[in-house]
Amino acid sequence: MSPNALSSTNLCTGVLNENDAETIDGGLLEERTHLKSAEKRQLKLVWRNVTAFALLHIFALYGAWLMITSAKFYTIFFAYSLYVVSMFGITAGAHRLWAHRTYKAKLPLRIILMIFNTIAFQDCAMHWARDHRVHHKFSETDADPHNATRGFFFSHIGWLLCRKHPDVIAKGRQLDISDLKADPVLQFQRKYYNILMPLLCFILPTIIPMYFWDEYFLNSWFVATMFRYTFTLNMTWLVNSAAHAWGHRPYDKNINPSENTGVAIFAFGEGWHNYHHVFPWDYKTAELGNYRLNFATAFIDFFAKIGWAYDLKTVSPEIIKRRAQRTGDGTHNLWGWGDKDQDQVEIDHATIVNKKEY
Ligand code: ST9
Ligand code: ZN
Ligand code: ZN
Repeated sequence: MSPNALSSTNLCTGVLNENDAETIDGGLLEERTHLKSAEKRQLKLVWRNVTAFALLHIFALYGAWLMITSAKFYTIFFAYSLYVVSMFGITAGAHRLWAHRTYKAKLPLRIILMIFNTIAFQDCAMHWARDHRVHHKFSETDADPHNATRGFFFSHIGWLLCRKHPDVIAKGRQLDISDLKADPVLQFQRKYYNILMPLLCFILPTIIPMYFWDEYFLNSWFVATMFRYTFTLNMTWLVNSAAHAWGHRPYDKNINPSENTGVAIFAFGEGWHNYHHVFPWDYKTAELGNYRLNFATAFIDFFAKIGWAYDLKTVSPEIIKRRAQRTGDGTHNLWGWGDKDQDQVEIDHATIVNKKEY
């Protein structure tokens, strides 16, 4: 059974891969998305997580203070580097490789991505990819783990503070994840996660600055570990919250995921979320967006050059155009002020402040 096996049920609201699509331009035949808010339900809080995330954010704030007042430059640079590799572990690894199979990777690259992914500590990639497949296939229903119709807070962090809706588990169990289970690198990560994760996300990032450049323990722990980890988490969560709320919808105006440049910058190219929900099998997760706004694409292209990444899938301009014309909100390809397709009425009525007098 392939991950698209549920495409015939009328509950699914999104496609997972190219075979899932029922229309020539990558959509479902009938409109199955519904933007209405989720029905209210009693959330069962998990107090262990509430406490842990509250403490984490308090520690991260103290870390931010230490970063500007007392940490060494090397420690800040080290924290930034860990953020970068964590993001590659999530974007190029858990997301584009494992959840969506947008490209294939040889063993050495899979091992690198697994290590980077473990530094990010967003739970093992097998479970991350499983939840993410459910997110796409049943987007913005109760089966979506971070159902954005429950509000910004829920889709950002709230979903990690309470028990999952039974639909998440029920629908998730029906999805095929045999490819994930068969990957020995993911098996290894899952089996040793309780050793690897604390070591790579917390212990080594704290010890390395102390050992190599004599950083104080407090700076090391609060800046390189607590602040870096919390910042990385929040940047990832913004894809679920902000990029499911704000931005244009050039490819499908009937869904909430949107093109959010701010998120794309911090999430290494994962903010082009309207495109991504319409064409989730594209390794670039975007139509436009250069390497500056899509580091993860640059990362995959680099490994494609040396042969470790291959079978990179992308959508043809013709199909994209067709879909944008059929279901988009009319903002397709508008890169900014002065674009040749910009609406004249929009230009005429734009407010320009501090206008230069000639
Ligand atoms: C974290 C994850 O932060 C962040 C993910 C973000 C996703 C972003 C997506 C955006 C995409 C874009 C790319 C990213 C770009 C990044 C750029 C960045 C700059 N199907 O889970 P349990 C089973 S993690 C099938 O305990 P509860 C499960 O196997 C942070 N089955 O549910 C288990 O069965 P068994 C660190 C499923 O009890 C049973 O159900 N981690 C599914 O409701 C119970 O599972 C944490 O803080 C499924 N989908 O608890 C931990 N799901 O027993 C957070 C579950 O047989 N998590 N099952 O094995 C938890 O504590 C808990 O999961 C819970 C729910 C409290 C939230
Ligand atoms: Zn999404
Ligand atoms: Zn995705």
